[in-house]
Amino acid sequence: MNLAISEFGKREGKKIIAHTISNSSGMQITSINYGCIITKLIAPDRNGNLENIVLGFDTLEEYDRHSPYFGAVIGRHAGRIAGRRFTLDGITYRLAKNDEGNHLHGGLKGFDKTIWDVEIKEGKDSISLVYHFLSKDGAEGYPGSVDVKVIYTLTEKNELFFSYEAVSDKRTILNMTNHTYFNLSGNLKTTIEQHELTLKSNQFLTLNEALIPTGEAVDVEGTVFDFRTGRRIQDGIESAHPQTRLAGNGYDHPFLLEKAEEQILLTDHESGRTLIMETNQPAVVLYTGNQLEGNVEIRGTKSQSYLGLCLETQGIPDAIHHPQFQTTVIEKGEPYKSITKLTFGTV
Ligand code: G6D
Repeated sequence: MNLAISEFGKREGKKIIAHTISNSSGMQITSINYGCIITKLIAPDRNGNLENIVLGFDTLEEYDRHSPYFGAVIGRHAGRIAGRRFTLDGITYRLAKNDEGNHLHGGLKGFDKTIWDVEIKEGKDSISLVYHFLSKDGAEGYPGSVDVKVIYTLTEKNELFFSYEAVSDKRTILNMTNHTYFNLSGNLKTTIEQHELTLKSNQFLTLNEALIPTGEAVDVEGTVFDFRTGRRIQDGIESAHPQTRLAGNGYDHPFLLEKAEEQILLTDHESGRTLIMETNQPAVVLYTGNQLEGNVEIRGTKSQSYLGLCLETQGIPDAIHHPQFQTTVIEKGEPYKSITKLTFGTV
């Protein structure tokens, strides 16, 4: 294992630091302590070619101007909160408005736009980056002072762990995720339309016009939402299904995950790269980059829809308004622990 440290610009008068961890097979992750953003992820294809497999930039300015959460940690609450408000124990909290009349991905200054302290932990066959932040009571309108850790760990076995640990001094809601856009073709050679996804999920949540869960969980059987035996992303892009049309000709939906091993498998048959994800979270939001801007260059590649896809393992978006779903409420002093294991391989 190897670690390199460099400066990635300045923000609020502070140096933003990039850490690059690499292992002996050449796999490499670079992340910065602004938004815990994963700016680059290098993985081998079936022939051993080491290429970048995520959407990212090389300057903070590009993130400010063009990034729809590329690579960032999301919090306090991933997804949209309807009406940017919720009621907890009889008190109604009004959250920052940043998505029409709603609250999206933690608000105007969510975890993705936060400067985190960072420490390094070296294991026998792994290196971890431990990011830390204390989100104060009332931040973006949320109750409770929440002490948060985001831990990225890369191992010699091409495993990457996303772990989130938090504790609040008041009852509140919390739902963290990572918003990396994957493109396994390598260096953005193609879009993700031909990527094949397998999901151990029997139900997805339908969305309303504001892309907020309606509260309805629908069986995937017989629809382009059935990824149980593998499906090309293109199917949903080309589908006339009202829900894929609503999402902008693609997916932007939460899927309820079975408790199983290898719940998520993404494969690019052209390069042979695979990504397996396993999580303790009840859902994953599949977002296929339907709204990626066209007039941006991403490391020399012209951005376009479907240039990357997100697999945001998390709790249920807007669960606070849907008691039939697993809650995202955490109790005072109750430890919150989310962990997702990503294993990169080839076929
Ligand atoms: C769009 O609806 C989608 C979200 O799911 C995504 O996270 C965001 O773009 C970047 O708003």
